[in-house]
Amino acid sequence: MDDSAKFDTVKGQGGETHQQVHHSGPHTPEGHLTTNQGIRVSDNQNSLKSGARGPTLLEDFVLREKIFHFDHERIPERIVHARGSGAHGYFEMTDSLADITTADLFQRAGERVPVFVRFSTVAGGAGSVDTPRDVRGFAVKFYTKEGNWDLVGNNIPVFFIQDAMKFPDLVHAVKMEADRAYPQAGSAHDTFWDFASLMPETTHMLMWAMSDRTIPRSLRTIEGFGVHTFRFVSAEGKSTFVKFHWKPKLGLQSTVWDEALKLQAADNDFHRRDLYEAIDSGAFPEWELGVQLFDQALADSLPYDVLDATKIIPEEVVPLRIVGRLVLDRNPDNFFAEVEQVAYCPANIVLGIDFTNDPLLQGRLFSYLDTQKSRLGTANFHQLPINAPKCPMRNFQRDGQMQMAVPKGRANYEPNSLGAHGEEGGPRECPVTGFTSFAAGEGKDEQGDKLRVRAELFADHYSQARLFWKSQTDAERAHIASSFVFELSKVGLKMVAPRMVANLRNVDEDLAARVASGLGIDLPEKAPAARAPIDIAPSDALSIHKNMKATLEGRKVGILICKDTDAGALKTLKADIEAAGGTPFIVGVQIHGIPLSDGTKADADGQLLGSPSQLFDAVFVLLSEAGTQRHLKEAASIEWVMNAFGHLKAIGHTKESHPLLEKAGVVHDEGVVLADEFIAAACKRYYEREPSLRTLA
Ligand code: HDD
Repeated sequence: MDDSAKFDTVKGQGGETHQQVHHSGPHTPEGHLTTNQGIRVSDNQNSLKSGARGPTLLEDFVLREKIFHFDHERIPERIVHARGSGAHGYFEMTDSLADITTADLFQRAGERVPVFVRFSTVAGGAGSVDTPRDVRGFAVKFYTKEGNWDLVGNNIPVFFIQDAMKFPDLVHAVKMEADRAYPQAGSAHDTFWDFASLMPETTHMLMWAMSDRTIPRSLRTIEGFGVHTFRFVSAEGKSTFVKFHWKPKLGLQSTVWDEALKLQAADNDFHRRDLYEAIDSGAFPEWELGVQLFDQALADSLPYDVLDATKIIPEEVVPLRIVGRLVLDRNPDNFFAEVEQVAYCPANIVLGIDFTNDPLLQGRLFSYLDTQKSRLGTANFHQLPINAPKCPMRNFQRDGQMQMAVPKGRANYEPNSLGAHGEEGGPRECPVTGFTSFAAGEGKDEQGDKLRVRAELFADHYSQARLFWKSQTDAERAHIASSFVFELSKVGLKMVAPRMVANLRNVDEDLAARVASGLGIDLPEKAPAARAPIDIAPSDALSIHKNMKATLEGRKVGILICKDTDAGALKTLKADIEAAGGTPFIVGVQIHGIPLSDGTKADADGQLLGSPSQLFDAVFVLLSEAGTQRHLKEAASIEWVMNAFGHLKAIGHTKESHPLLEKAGVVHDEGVVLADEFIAAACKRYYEREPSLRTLA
């Protein structure tokens, strides 16, 4: 019997009708539906009425409870990072840091710590699309044996602002505009660029935001960064500065802008689905954890401030030490209970890790705890299974809304002498193993008078933006300049674009000229710089293109087939893609029973209209001669091929499919190949194709 429920209408004794349902589910007492009070429910289809056509009765507690609970299902979404996807997994230490930190999770190579990770976009609401141009959140909760540590980072190593005081302004400016409530999930609008152009400290992050980092192909192909400088503290009490980096095993990969735009139409849940399906199929996403370790003397020698979240330390200056790996191997059982209710707090740290005086970090230490009370409605949110530590937790905090714990005894204060009277006196502090804060900042100006100021080097807003620009390939530079043009072209306030370009002249004259020319405006005068920018040697780590992997692993290949597609060729192609670690996805005009050349039938994985080529990393046009003739009259097929070409993907094809490629405007290059060369070609994108396809700034 299948699982579906079948409805019947039956006559009651008085001639009235009842909608009845026949279930195939279990009929054991454990399988019975109950109310929240445990009362067994006899009828889940009909409310209680006085007469078949009479009024529904207020006494129907089954109906009232069901509707009451439904009415309160939603909770406030996150003020930022509302749209997100999460997964369970583990962190495995591979290289012990025992000499540098006492943090328990960094002691023993080979040991695993459970984690829950949530990825997110920043600006859009919980129901917004996955692929706008936006920063991605990368938040990791480590359930260590000595308490929870939350590393709440992004896929960009710097931030827009330097001081938490400006965070509400930044977020108000980037989210949908206050009066009109649009645009949703995007920065290409007046208020964001008005704010950004007035705040030169945003310039470095803007360079990253306008790069393809903000239009990733997959959450599995992004880096993650802790952003701030943190401290490790050793058993001897020695402090070492640390910056955290996540490096994806699959390498970096982004989409191109036109593809990201089209993905918004093709699949709102593109990244969520990709993450879920990868984990579900056993292709577990993986990252390496790298740390940059340095001391105060090195910090003092740098021409930028390590307490400034708008600055990086290039890997060439402080190399990464890879110390562990993060593997996501389990999808959530319930999205709301886990992904929606997970409450990250940068203030959650463990012994052996400590904060620095970064003024952005310091503000975050307040904000996250505070926001969780507003979202989850109670100070007891830490008791939710997804938030609770997996190590012992006991103290004298009591009561509050939704208290789940049932503490025993009289001792809810300390000191107490109740233990002495044969009662349980409760836990006690431990000066030896308890958390102690690192005594004080040793750096210049880290203590002194109360002042509302910023440190001297924070005033350098352009040097690292320039470093970023210089570290990019030509193709990446064209994308960055073009993104500035795209976004500023959406801005109606006339003073904003010239003001932004005036700032960019401090980054690079060529960039500024290209953006001005793309916008069709005169080059404005250079904005005065609060501190003259300096030149820093380029860093390969900042480029996506220098950190991509030529691989089919974790990638999806769309195969367009037709009625008499060559069955043998289809079989071989699928096997070759799978052998290379990729996923074949068959696309057809109809989805079921497509007759192949040898008389067998194939099912497609997706129908052509719902499976445009932007969903795939590479495509293969596996059409027969007759099939090609039919597809020449199919607009969706022509677009399928045209967009694959425009999105710089490899296109495999049969000789017979050639007329379709011609009609789609495909020009033969290294990425347009027959079957024998396809697997090698499909492992990469063809950025060199782009200048012949679209106008780039
Ligand atoms: Fe934040 C959420 C990352 C600065 C205040 N932030 C949030 C999330 C991430 C980040 C990944 C989503 C967590 C999740 O998945 O639930 N935020 C960052 C990074 C920052 C940063 C990398 C700079 C380095 N944030 C920042 C500042 C403030 C906040 C300066 C406030 C002073 N952030 C919040 C918040 C959120 C949040 C309002 C919204 C929902 C939540 O915390 O749980 O408290």
